[in-house]
Amino acid sequence: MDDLQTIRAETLAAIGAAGDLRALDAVRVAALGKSGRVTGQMKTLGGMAPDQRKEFGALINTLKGEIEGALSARKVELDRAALSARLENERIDVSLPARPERVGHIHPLSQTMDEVCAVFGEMGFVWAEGPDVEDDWHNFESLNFPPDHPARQMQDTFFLPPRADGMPMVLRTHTSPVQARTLLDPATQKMLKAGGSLRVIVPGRTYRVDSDQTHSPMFHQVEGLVIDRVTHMGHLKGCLTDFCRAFFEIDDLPLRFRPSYFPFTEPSAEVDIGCSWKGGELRIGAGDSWLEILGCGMVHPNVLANCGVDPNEFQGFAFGMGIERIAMLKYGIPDLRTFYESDLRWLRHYGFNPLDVPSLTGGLGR
Ligand code: 2NL
Repeated sequence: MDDLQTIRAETLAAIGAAGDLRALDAVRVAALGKSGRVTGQMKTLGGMAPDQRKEFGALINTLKGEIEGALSARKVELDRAALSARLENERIDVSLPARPERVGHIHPLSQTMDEVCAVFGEMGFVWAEGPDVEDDWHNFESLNFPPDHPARQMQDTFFLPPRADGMPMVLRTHTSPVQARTLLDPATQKMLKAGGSLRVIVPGRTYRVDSDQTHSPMFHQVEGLVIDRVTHMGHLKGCLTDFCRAFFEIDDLPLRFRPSYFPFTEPSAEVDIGCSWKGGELRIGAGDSWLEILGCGMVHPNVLANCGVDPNEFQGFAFGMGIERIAMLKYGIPDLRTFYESDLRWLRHYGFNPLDVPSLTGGLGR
């Protein structure tokens, strides 16, 4: 009995005196390890009479619990002290400037998509995204593409194995299926019926079987959609004129709306901006040449009906543009393929400061 008292006093004192985790562990081993003092006492139980064994066993267990408790309490103390010491010693000055060569750059495609979304954001558009792997219905059928449309052929679209229900699957060829999904959303339809306007902007990756100097099998688009009871072609012209002038940061940028055709709009138009070629160099904003910038039109009634929106009640416009193209024009990037080469020298040259977030008040780019 006396011996237990001694073990208790000495072990608890040693625990209190342990200055670090290693010393503490040595105390634990000396008491509770295979040849520890408490373990040694346990081994004497075998030679005792049952009554004595029961009584002494209980005392040892109590002692063991007490030591374990003291060990973990001390461990918490030592951990806390170690953390304080680290906090004291490992200081960093967060006000020091980052080394310039360590600052990453925003890719021009990301920057351009952010800029486009910032302009439309100021006009009250909200942002939406959807899956890159789409079903044929959302990518084509809902958007009024006839079954024999050339875009639905193998040589234009990446087809994937069909879904379990037999639905053909594709890599989306435009971001339009996201607008179809937005129109189909019961929350959108409720909002429209309550008299609201849908204004949605959809940036994202798109895919087509096409690869040469000016085409990449993966590219980026931003599309937009406005639907309510009153929006007409005049709003389309005003909205896209304001967009082009804000995006290219030219207040009197000349625009031309040219009749065109898309399956999902009627009437359809393409938008050109004024430019000039002097000495082989492109200047946007003035001159006697035109550059195609985007496609647009009034949403075809079939598309609205396919997406559960009554075309006798609702109408609006949609548009789409290729991000690579407008990024090349705005930032003077001559070669499409360099966008995807992940060349850090190129990114340092054409990339953007991550802290320079696009906004209309601050100027959109650099
Ligand atoms: C272009 C032309 C366009 C649309 C995209 C659209 C989407 C829905 C309904 C109607 Cl859900 N239209 N999108 C409309 C006209 C043109 O894109 O040249 N894109 C690169």
